[in-house]
Amino acid sequence: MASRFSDLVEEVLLSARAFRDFGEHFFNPTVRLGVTGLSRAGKTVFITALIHGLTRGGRFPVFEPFASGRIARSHLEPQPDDAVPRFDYENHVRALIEERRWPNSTVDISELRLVIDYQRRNGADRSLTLDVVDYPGEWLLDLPLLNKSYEQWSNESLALSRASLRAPLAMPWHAHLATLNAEGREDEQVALAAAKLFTEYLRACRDERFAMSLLPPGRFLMPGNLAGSPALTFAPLDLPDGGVAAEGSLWAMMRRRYEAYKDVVVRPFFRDHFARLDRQVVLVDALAAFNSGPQALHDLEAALAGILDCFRIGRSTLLSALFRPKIDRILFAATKADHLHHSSHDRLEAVLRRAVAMSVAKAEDTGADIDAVALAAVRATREAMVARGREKLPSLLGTPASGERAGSDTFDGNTEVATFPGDLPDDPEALFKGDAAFRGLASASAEKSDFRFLRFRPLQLEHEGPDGVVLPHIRLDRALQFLIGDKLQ
Ligand SMILES: Nc1nc2c(ncn2[C@@H]2O[C@H](COP(=O)(O)OP(=O)(O)OP(=O)(O)O)[C@@H](O)[C@H]2O)c(=O)[nH]1
Ligand SMILES: [Mg+2]
Repeated sequence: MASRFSDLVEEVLLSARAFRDFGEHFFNPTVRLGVTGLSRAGKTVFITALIHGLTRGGRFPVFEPFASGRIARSHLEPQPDDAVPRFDYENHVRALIEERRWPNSTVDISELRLVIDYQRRNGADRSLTLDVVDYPGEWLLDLPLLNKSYEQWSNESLALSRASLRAPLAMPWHAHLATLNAEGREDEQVALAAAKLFTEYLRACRDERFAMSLLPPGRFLMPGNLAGSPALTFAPLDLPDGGVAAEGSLWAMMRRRYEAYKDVVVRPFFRDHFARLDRQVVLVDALAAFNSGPQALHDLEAALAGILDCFRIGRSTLLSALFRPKIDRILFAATKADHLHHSSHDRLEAVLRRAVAMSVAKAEDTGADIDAVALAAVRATREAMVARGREKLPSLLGTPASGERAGSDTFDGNTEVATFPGDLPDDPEALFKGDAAFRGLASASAEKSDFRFLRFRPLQLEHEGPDGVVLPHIRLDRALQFLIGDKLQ
């Protein structure tokens, strides 16, 4: 790829910042931990639980420095980046513990700095600064656009939208597309209509019934302050083979705006955030894909491959080896494991491993250690054996959120119920055997689907000891051990 002027500028900016970061790091070891995942994957809850556990004495037996008592204390400090919103930790904790509700959805990047005072294994006292950065996975999935021309992206998006489950959702947009001539004159109204219909198609794919993951450009679904700007007013076109984008044509206009999107959205994200991360956790709502059906699971698999590609692209796009992204550990975490009985936690982990396996096999050059875990950052259920007829079945007790439904019942948000969530198969491969592997909402009614996970409210927690409540979790400590355990030796 020919290096463009903007790439060179990028390189200089990155270099300057890398030196600054290095200087800081020298006196004060810092780990920048990126926490990402598609919307509703569980990023906010994960970070809140992690900070709460570290600062307020969580139960983390598998997080060795913590369990062995080498961590003396952890406290919050002002973050280093003045232009990034602070992660609203205190409000999220209040929501979870006092109001027993999940934190509100967050659409922007945010960050929080935690300082951990610990004792090295050799007895010396040290501090580790942990900068936790919460950013939407949709932004990450945009990175491959950096290496794609408008024509490539347009063809790929169109091919994807013609796949079986997506095609019905894309009908209104396809109908409009069929009336367009890419080589005809540029026209603002046409671009606006195309972008609107294309965005509606992307939004429909994200619906709970379909739960698709692979939907770039990410900012179309979360435009923020760019809503309505030309950089977000473009769409794929059905391009003629061997044609050219003549000046003044609709094609040229779309291509220009696609490039603008890369300039104002993708490159700044890469430079200001992604390139500075040391460690990365990618949260995955696999249960939403099980709810929906096999196609959503395949789509998730493709999105995970796309995410791993981003780490690879990060390494290959920048010119100098010195300043390229330095992420050396990536953890894929299936969230909300508390919706399954503990006998299925290992199986959920196996499904996630299977979903990333193909991409990992190709990914030796990400230069990172990769692991997978099934966890619940804040567990909202308890387990019990509940009699059903003569049998006793392993069940989950929890309070379904107000408005959740099961059969003809609608829950009021205050009643605890026992549910039998169903088990995941022993062999994860069974779930990946084509479009009929299991039934989900995309093809069957809620009663007929194989998995149906209710949303539960956070549990009522009792105060324990001087630090107040302890948030219950599943395997959050394993995640911590992998992500920062080695930095606290
Ligand atoms: N039972 C259970 N539900 C969870 C857990 N973590 C997240 N959830 C559910 O998932 C929803 C989304 O969690 P968030 O942490 O807000 O997800 P997010 O990735 O920050 O979402 P956006 O901010 O919208 O991108 C919550 O409202 C809960 O319903 C968990 O550990 N257990
Ligand atoms: Mg959030």
